[in-house]
Amino acid sequence: MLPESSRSIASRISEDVARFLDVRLWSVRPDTMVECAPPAWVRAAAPGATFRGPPPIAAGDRFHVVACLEQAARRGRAEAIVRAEESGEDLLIVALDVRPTEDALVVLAGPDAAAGRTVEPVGLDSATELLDSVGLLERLRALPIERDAAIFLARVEGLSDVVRTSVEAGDVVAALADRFRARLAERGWWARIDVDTFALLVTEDLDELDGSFLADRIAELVRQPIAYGDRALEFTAAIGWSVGRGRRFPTALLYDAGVALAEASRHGVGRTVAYSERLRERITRRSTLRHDLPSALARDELFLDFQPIHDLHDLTPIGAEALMRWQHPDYGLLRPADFIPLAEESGVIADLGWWLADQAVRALVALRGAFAPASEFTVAINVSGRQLNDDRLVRDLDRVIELHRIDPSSIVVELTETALMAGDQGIETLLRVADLGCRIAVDDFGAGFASLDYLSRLPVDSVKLHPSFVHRIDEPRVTRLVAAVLVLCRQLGVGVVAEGIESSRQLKRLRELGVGYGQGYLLGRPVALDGLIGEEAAAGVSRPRSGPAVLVP
Ligand code: G
Ligand code: G
Ligand code: MN
Repeated sequence: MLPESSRSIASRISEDVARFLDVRLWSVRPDTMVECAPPAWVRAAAPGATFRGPPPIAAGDRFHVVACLEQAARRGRAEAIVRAEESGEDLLIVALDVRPTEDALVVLAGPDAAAGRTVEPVGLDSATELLDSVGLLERLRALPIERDAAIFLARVEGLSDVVRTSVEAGDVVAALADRFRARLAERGWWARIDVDTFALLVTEDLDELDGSFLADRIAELVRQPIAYGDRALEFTAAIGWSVGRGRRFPTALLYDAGVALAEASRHGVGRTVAYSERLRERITRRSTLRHDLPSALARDELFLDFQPIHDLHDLTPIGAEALMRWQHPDYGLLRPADFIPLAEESGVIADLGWWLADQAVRALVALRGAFAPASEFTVAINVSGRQLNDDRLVRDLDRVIELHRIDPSSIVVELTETALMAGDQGIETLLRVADLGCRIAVDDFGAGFASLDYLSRLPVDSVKLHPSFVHRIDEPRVTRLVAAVLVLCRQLGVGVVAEGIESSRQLKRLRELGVGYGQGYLLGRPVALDGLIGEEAAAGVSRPRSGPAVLVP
């Protein structure tokens, strides 16, 4: 008597293959082709056991037949040779479907109908003889309800390119699969769930599972070179894993492992990442922000803070840096680090560009009114490397200069060294920015890859010394370094702005050294425009919706 759950599955799938079963009956009635074994028994038979050729099956040992079929299915050859009870004849039995249920393993099997006929087993990846994603999920569904499980996903970087471009790629994939099977088969079920993605389902000994250790071992297996023609291919894998209630939420477990895998891939070569609630929250937040960003402008949630830049000789403000802020309805006040990278990834940065330029110049006009007669007063905007890839920045700047009728040299375009390394296209764009008459400042100077190439190729107006040098200005080596930077910049006619000045001691040392300009909490925090010059003067520029920021020296 079949358990109820198995019976319903059996009736569902047996319809599909009724025709097949009708062709030749194995021993008695069609429904004896559907066999059940308690999973515990199957497991006892499966681990480590190898199945070579016709197994010595006692006639009528149904459980054993099922176990062999199940094992054969796992190895990709869903067949077993069985001696028929009545005739004593050896039959090739083909498993058409292997479906685990809650309390049993259902194998739907029948004798091969025609010699040489191959039957594609369901739930198996034909290239590797591992499970496919359907097979993997069915394994999960077969677990006892309270049983935990772990899924490790390994995405082999570069494998999909090989598979797509070469006919012999199957050998590479199979070699990887063999390696997993040979070295880590005892840990659980292996599957190939995508062109370049393998999965390991662990259901045993989870208490003792050391996830990062196992992930590292998988990564190590992937790294070993694979012979390919007369070459050896080397791969790396990004690995994500998740541990949880396998049976109750099988797809959720797989999904969580996928989330961890995506995070691992994001962070580049050879990373392993465990799924956690915190990771999920971070990713949810990132994805929410990414989707909200395009409409943030329309909903008036973005605004600029301004931080003054001072002449260190007489401490007069000579300009201000515009710093973007986002007042998000759910997440509150966000800093550029929270959303600028997303804006770059999604390309929204280009739309923010115009808004930023326009807002910054409006603010400049207001600031000049307030700080008259400082007609030299500048406004600095931060531009990311991505914005150098097309001519949109140049067009936006051109338009904003025209619109507000300002002197182009009052706009400073700040770029980090990393952005400047972007290549010839970036240099090209910046030369056009300079042609417009705008100034160029190198942000976070000294913190990036200290390539001075751009200093030789671009008309750089100033460099902004990274705060870490200012904070360590008392260290003799740092003092000498800053002195050397000053000499370098003087030679090139480039101004030096010290960033992150927080104490009067730092200010004093920088002035002694002859640093021309400075910015930092000591001289002025980033504040909303009306915090700098009063509400009326700031009319026409977007305000923060949470009220004015506090001006604290
Ligand atoms: O204000 P805060 O310290 O969080 O600024 C952090 C970084 O964000 C700074 O390095 C600054 O260059 C960058 N940033 C601020 N505003 C903008 C902007 O409008 N565009 C770009 N690309 N970066 C910005
Ligand atoms: O990288 P960039 O120079 O664009 O970053 C400027 C950011 O540095 C501003 O957004 C501001 O929040 C921060 N900042 C400005 N002055 C100080 C300071 O004195 N100390 C620290 N820790 N951060 C500062
Ligand atoms: Mn900056």
